[in-house]
Amino acid sequence: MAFRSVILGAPASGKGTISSRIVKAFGLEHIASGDRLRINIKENTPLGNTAKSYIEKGLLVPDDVMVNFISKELQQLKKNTWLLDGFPRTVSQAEALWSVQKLDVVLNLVVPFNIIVDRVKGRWVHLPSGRVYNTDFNAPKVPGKDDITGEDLIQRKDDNPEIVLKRLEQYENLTRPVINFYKNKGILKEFEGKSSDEIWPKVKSVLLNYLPEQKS
Ligand code: G5P
Ligand code: MG
Repeated sequence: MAFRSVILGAPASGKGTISSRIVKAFGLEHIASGDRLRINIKENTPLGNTAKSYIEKGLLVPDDVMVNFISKELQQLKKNTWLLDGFPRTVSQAEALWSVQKLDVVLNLVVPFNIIVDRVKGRWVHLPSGRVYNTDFNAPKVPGKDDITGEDLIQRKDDNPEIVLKRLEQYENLTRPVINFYKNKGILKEFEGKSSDEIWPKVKSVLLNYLPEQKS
């Protein structure tokens, strides 16, 4: 079976949170561009060194760099069922992806901006897995430690309030037009809500039209 999808949404709208529920329920491969870039930065790879200066300023990494990177990641996948999170982020990236791979569905999370800005303050992430926590929402069982591995959690450098505003501005100017790109293709599904718990059941019921639920 093949199923190709993308999850869109502003910074901190809950893409990572909803993606992990999708992976658990449906067993898709999840490729989060931001998580993969952060691992490259930590490992000091050439890609990481290029991406770092953009990410820390809240700017998007150039399209050619991202398109090359994600194309390679897609080629390495063993499954034909996947979910891209954080890519595409510009119309040019969306066009590049569409030219090599048509998608089945694009999920767009719509969360009010004032809620988003509050959320990033409490975010902690487990870098190797991309698991994400929040001191107000889903706190780790032991503060500062990943629930599964017990390894340290980190706070993202680009989660400081000034950089978050820059990221939201980049989203408005460069990423919002991607929503229309997919609306015009007729594959966009929008989910509005103030919390991930409110949004998740709606996402799940749409995905059940395409995929069988995994028994765990
Ligand atoms: P990222 O890593 O893709 P963003 O900005 O798109 O970064 P981000 O910040 O990762 O998105 P998210 O995944 O949408 O947010 O949200 P999340 O992590 O699940 O949730 C945010 C917080 O809220 C968490 O702490 C979570 O626990 C909490 N939370 C979730 N739901 C709720 C709720 O219901 N209630 C409450 N109270 N809390 C909740 O990209 C980073 C950078 O990489 C570069 C760019 O520089 C980008 O800025 N980059 C790219 N550049 C160019 N092109 C691309 N394609 C790029 N991809 C990445
Ligand atoms: Mg994320």
